[in-house]
Amino acid sequence: MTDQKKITTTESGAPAASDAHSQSVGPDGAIVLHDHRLVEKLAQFNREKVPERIVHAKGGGAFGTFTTTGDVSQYTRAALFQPGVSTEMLARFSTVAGEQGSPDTWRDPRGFALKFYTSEGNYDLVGNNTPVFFIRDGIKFPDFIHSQKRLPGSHLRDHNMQWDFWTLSPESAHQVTWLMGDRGLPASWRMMDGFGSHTYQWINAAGERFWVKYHFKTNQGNEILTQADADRIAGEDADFHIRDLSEAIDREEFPTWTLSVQVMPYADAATYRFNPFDLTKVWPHADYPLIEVGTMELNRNPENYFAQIEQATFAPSNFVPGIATSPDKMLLARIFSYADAHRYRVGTNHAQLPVNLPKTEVNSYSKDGAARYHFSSATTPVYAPNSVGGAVASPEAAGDTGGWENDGELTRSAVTLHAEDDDFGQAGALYRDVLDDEQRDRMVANIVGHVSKVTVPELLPRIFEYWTNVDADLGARVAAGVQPSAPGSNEDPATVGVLQ
Ligand code: HDE
Repeated sequence: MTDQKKITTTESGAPAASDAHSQSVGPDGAIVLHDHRLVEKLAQFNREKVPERIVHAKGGGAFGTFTTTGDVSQYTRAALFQPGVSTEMLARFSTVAGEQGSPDTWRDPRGFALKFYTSEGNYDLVGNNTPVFFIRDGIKFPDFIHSQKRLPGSHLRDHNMQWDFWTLSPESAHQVTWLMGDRGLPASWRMMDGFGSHTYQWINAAGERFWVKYHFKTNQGNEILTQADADRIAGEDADFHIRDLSEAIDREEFPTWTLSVQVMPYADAATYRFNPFDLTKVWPHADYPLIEVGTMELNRNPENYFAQIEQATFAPSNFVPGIATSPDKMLLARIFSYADAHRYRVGTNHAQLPVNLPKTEVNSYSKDGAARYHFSSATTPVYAPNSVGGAVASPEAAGDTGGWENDGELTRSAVTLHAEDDDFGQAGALYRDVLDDEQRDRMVANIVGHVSKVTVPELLPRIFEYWTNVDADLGARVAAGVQPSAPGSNEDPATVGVLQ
């Protein structure tokens, strides 16, 4: 490496005369408009931001590898899930409601977005650290997010809005129970599980279809923050989780997760006791046990946060052969929304950016558009069909792109309830059967703390009823914690066991 110093240049590569002095008439005179260097620096500076993600704006991530160590080839033909195959990947973790710059340690689900650069194109699995979600129809998503963010007048976040929406949307109970428990405050992105959340379809080489749910179990152990610790850290270090992941990888402490799937035979879906496509429900593991698939390891920090994380575009629409969508209305809505968000937020050719570029050759017949970077040769046709050797679609290569029987009048209605479907049952099972006493105590304290910021008294009876529908004991403890004399709170708050 010569010891010649690098020379500052303009954006067009010409040597820059100064980074310290604007060009002026005499040393003390007016600056001149044709000082292109000054103008260019200020104009470029004004354009350094792209719109932040409307949700999941605050996040961080790293590159790594996924290696298939199990054998699930009987269920899927997807190349990345064949035994022994290793695939480069990118992961991005995030909070949901906070804007860029908000604390990593706010109570929230965590985004768990994965991009696999497979030999058959990019496969994006965009999940959360919880296996369910607040709603089961995407048409409610903008309203839900509005209720979790800021009041239109004061621009302040508002617990009244949050509880008004949640108590009027009982399908939210399972996810809110997860949210108010320990999973709402992971100690580190390395120490939390990830889920695909939705039911997806896998198709094997023989064209047989299966329904699957993804589970990424952290191998670092689940560790959590108490609300008090999270609040303290939020004030000390807004980037606590970004820093934790980055420094762990710098120390070569590469975090790993074990991917397992639950597999449901295609025909089971019709009669399963829960609607298997309802995103507010889990499939109890006793019904469909976990089958190990492989290991995800994050082992390389981004070189440039903006280029590789801010501009990374993850889309549930990015499937590869052997993996497809399911009738889950939320997943179907997301298949439109993410690619739409990317075109708006990063640009129509976002998929050409290095971080989003597949390892496979792209022959899509699309052309031009802002910031077009990659292009085909001059002799490559820009239309199909053509008789000049252009790419042709291949049903064989694409294989069965997934599907299911579907009939009936067009309608706007709730999904069909299966035998054990309701809005509170699985939330109650989580509270009673999965959590231990300490976790229940923390959950009660978290809910009481959150509800104590509600200032509209008429909301409280609905909130107490919401939690009583989840579990009578939980409802009574919440009521006693929030309003010791509240109806239904038949215990002295001192005995409620609410952690201070
Ligand atoms: Fe998202 N979501 N979402 N979401 N979501 C976005 O896409 C949306 C949902 C999730 O690190 C946006 O690129 C709709 C469920 C993650 O870049 C947007 C619905 C789950 C990320 C969007 C949902 C998620 C997003 C915003 C209801 C977990 C960050 C910017 C049908 C299973 C990905 C963007 C990253 C981001 C739409 C619900 C997880 C607006 C319409 C359910 C992890 O397109």
